[in-house]
Parts: sequence; structure tokens; C-alpha cells
Amino acid sequence: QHNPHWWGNRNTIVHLFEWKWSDIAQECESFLGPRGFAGVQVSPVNENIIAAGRPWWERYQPISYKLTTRSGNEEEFGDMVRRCNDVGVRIYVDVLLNHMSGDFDGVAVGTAGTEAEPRKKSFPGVPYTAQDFHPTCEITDWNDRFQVQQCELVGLKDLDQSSDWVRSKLIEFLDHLIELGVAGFRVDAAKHMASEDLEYIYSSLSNLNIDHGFPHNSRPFIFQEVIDHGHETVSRDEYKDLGAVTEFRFSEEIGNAFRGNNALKWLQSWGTGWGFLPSGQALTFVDNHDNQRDAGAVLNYKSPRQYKMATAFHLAYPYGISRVMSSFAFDDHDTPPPQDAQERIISPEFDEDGACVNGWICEHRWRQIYAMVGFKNAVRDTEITGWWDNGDNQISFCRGNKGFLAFNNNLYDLSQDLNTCLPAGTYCDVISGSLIDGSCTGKSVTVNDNGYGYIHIGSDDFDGVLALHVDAKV
Ligand code: QV4
Repeated sequence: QHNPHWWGNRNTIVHLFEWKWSDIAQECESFLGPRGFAGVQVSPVNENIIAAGRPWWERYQPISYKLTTRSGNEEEFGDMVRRCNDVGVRIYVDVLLNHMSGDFDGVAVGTAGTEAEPRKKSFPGVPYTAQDFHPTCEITDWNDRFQVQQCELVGLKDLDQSSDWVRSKLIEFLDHLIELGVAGFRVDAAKHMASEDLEYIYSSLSNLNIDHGFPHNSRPFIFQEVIDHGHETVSRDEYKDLGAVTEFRFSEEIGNAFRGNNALKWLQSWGTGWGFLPSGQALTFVDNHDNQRDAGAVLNYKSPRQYKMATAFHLAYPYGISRVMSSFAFDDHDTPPPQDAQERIISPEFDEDGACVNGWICEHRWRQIYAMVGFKNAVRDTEITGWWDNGDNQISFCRGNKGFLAFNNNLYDLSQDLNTCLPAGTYCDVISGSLIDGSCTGKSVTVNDNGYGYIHIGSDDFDGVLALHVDAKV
């Protein structure tokens, strides 16, 4: 179940973290479809506890499988899926199969109004009772398989996926989403569930809904959250044949490289050469909603210059199933999404350039990022050719004869003739500007009959990357 069922030549998933369904529907029609995005990962859809201050992570504590959250209700969800599919943008849902809510004093009331007593493992909205869960224990040793898979991840009540009842409820929930037209699922905390149980669940699911434009017998796309730094007892390899797996080593290494901890010239062997999963099994990202909140090697929107360079490389190098992050501004781990005084999530607002202004970051609306989504579509099915580097932090490469990329992460200028592999002509750099009414609003490069062009990226240029492709030829 590795096929994401992208439409046409599209290639990139965006995670619209904490967005409302009605806003996503609108975004599919007005921005994502026209810009060639392939799909959206949406926040959890089923009912969750209400935590004080409304941190984003309350949505990772389910109460029932009713489809009402702060993002909207079932009707709004269904409307979004249909409208996005209609413009060729797929929807992937973040699903919580591992657990229900953690402890809560007294009776908890969820976002759909359902009551539960998590301390007693009582979730009448499903219903689940204590016998549907593993006995309570804490994960203290992350290399102990029993603890990782049968104890409680940060105290979240741990469902027993080997039980027929639990399996049937999870399958019913996922099938309901398939019926509504989704293309697949991000499986949260997959590492904390036995791969045999997941295999049973995935293989029991319905085919995708043909009324939403999926071909007959299409299997739901599955990508599983397994954090494997390379020395874990429960490894990514146990899951990779069931569906794609999040490749956290990609995120860490690309952060290291563009922070300057590792020369860019080494990226020539990027991908499996770095010990990553085979391309078709790897879900790749510069940052995700968890690791963007941790200090460390991972880059996020707070280091925009390096972040845009890393994202350009991510989308230009043919490796993995790519996902870009679209965040809201945060100060710390618990910062809630933009909300009003009644704690309702607010809709993103845009300035005249289309950038978000009211607490939403919307990396996917940064020109340097959506332009690379277009680049990836334009160069689809080509290989890396013509690699060049200066032995340090300046690199360039071609994607067949359809696209060309150059990076300068040195403290001195890159200025020289380079092989772009492109047909002769003038091309707009889609990073510093766009092709509008037949001319470039940013840099342009003239390519001669031998495919060479003069490339300049100053060390103090606004962006440290330049990108040309055949769809932005003057
Ligand atoms: C607290 C204590 C615990 C204690 C517990 C019980 O910290 O030690 O056992 O109380 O009293 C929130 C709080 C957390 C709290 C917990 C339970 O932050 O402090 O525990 O609730 O009340 C998200 C957030 C978590 C959040 C959780 C549930 O990141 O902070 O916990 O949602 O709301 C590993 C896993 C990987 C996981 C990653 C975070 O292998 O699978 O940790 N990633 C996924 C999601 C992530 C999500 C979960 C899993 C859980 O990507 O966003 O956690 O669904 O690496």
C-alpha cells in the first residue's frame, strides 16, 4: 500500500497542520490545485479530549470515532474531501490506532460532546472498556519491544490491536473515511503497535471509493510514523513492506547539511547511499509537526534561508515520497493553533502576495517553496545528471534536460558558467521571481547551444538557491 494515488504529474503532499476543513477545501480550489500540489495530510479527524489552553496535541488523545473536532464536523469533512478530489488534490488522514486519551480527572467530555472516563479505560462512545487495552505500564526502556508496543506512550491508554473487537472498530473507522473519499492514512505511533496487527488491519480495509475518481481496486495509501535513528530494537524494516515509513534520518541529515555541519558536496550520494529506505518506501520531509518543536539539527520556518534551501533540495532530488510542512507560529511545545477568544480555530488570512498573516506560517505559500513543487512536477521521470560541486558548499545538478538547480552555502559568491543541460534559451529563476507575462520578475539565465549558462548566487543574496525548468522558459 505504497501508492499515494497522485493525480496527473503531481508529486508533493502538504501537511496543513490544524487547519479547518472548510479552509482546506477553499485552499484546494484556490491555491493547491492551481499550483500542482498532489495531496494534503490533515490533522486527526475523530473526537478528542479538550485540554486546558487547547494545545494542538489534544487531538492525539481520542475519545471516540465521531468525526467532530475543532477542524469541523463530518459534513464539512466530506465536503472538503469531495472538493479537493475534484481539483486533483488527495486527502490523507492522520489516524490514531495505537491509543485513546490519557488520564483525565473525572469525566472527560470530548469535542463531539461524548463522555469518557479515561482513568477507568472507559470510552462508551466507541465503546471500549478496560479489556480492550493492554495493562498499564510505563515505557522506560525504548529498546524493550514489550514496553514500546504494550506499555503506554506518555500515559496514553494503549489499545490491544490483537483483539477482534478493537480490530473491528479500527477497520470500521478507517473504512468510513475511505467511503468519504480519502486516499490514505498517516498511521500515528506505528512503532508502538505490532506489525502483524497492522498488517491485518491494512489488508482488511476497503478499496478506495471509485465515486471519488479512484480506479477500481485501488488500495489505501499508508504511511507509518516510525522513528528509527538506526539503532532501534523496533525498526523501520518491520513496517516498510506494509506501507511507506517516515524517514526521520532524511530530516536530520538534510538539516545537518544545510546548517553547514556537513558539506553539500556529499549530497551527491543522497538517498539509499545515506542508509535511507528505498525511495518508494520513504516518506520524506525537512521537518514534521513534532521535530520542528525540538531543538537540534532539524530546520524549521524560524531559519527561513536555510529552510528554503533544504526544501529546494528535498523537492529537486528524486528520492522519496515528499511532504512539506505548513505550520502555525509557535513559541513552545504547547502553543495552540491561532484561535479566537472562544477557542475556535481561526481561518488563515492572506496579504496581497498571498502570504499568511494572522499566526499561520503557510510555508507552502512561500514562493520559493511552491515554485519547487512546480519544479518537481515539471521534471518528473528524469534522472540526476551533470552533478557539479566546488569541493565544498556550492553544488549544481540537472534533472535530465528539463530542470537545473544550483546552491551556494559558502560565505563567498558562486559565479561561473555551469552546464544546465537545458535547451538553448532564456529561463527564469523560479526562486528569486516568476515568469509573468513573458518576462522574469527575478533573475534570469541565458543558456547557450551547449547547455551552459552563467550562474550567479551571491553569498548575501536573499536566497542561496537558483532553479530553472522548462515550464519557466521565456
Ligand atoms: C504526561 C507525562 C507522562 C505521563 C502522562 C500521564 O509527560 O510522562 O505518563 O502525563 O499522566 C501530552 C503531553 C504529555 C502528557 C500526555 C498525556 O505533552 O506531557 O504526558 O499528553 O497526558 C503528541 C505530543 C505529546 C502529547 C501527545 C498526546 O507530542 O506531547 O502528550 O500528543 O496529547 C515518540 C513516539 C512517536 C510520537 C513521539 C512524540 O515513538 O510515535 O514520541 N509521535 C506521535 C505524534 C505526536 C503525538 C503522538 C505520537 C501521540 O507525532 O504528535 O504526541 O499520539 O517518539
